[in-house]
Amino acid sequence: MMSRFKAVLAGLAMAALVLPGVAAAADYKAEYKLSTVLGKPTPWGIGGERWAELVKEKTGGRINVKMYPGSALVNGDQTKEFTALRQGVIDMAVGSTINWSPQVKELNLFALPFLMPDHKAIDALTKGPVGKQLFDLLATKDVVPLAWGENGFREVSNSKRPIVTPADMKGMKLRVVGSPLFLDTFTALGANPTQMSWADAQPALSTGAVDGQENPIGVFVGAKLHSLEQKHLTLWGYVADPLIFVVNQQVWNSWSKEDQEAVRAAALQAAAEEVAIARKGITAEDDSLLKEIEGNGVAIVRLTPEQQKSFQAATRGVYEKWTKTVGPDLVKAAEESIANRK
Ligand code: X2X
Repeated sequence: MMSRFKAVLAGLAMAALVLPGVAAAADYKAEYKLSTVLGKPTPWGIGGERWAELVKEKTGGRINVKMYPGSALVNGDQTKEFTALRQGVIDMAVGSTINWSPQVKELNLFALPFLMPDHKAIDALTKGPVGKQLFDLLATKDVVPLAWGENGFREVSNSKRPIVTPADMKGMKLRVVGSPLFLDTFTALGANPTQMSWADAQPALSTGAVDGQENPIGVFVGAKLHSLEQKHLTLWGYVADPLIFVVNQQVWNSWSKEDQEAVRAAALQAAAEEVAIARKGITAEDDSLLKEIEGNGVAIVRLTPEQQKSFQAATRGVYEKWTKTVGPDLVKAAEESIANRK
């Protein structure tokens, strides 16, 4: 009698120990959908896949993430990504601040022309009080932001001629991302900007429906833009877009504390690796990627600080107009962080 009673007790104790884990695992989805705009071999795509891989490793396979590049989860319409994420249509994302800025106006900060002069300036924002403020804000919008990655400085390319002064852009048909600030910037420069998704941009470049575009060097190389008539590339560093690693809030809440911390650690590691990749080969010390582009027959214009100033002057009004939308206090905090960067 006694031993049976003990055995039942022991069984109950075992069940109590084991069941919460079992229940949690049973609640987990078989697959979590991770959205990105770009896939491999761009740094963005590498970063997304690395996050998925590290999540699997660090959760012992409990969380299985599959990356869907090409904004496939929103039928290619990248400016709908943030809404889909909030609604739970997308579980996770490595998203660009540009694509989310139609819904989160403060994220337009990074698209203010000539706000960030160099990589240290980007770090001063993302690793400082501004980055924290933006994460706190995102946390009120049904997502859990975990880490900052990087798409990078957006350099302008075209099929027509070298761009050295704003006058060279006059009437040029340029594809821009679907965020209104970009229309303002390129209109101010005298170009003829047209908004379209990245999915539509590539055929438009190939057929000559548009003359040019702007994207980071890693995208230029990864998407082989030299083969889409892009024979001129100007390094003007006018804007850089960070990437944000996020999880939908409900999905996050469905995970155990241990798994949440594993996903966070995976995001931080994947993001740090991704930023390093995004910056590789495009600096004064190592310009191997620029050499590769030139090797493909593309003429690169490197603006002098003096030449850069004329583009800055032409877009100053856009900076001021959009400061009101972003929030003057946030812009001021960003300018201070950049001025004090190490
Ligand atoms: O569409 C673009 O230009 C891209 C790929 O850079 C973004 O998603 C912001």
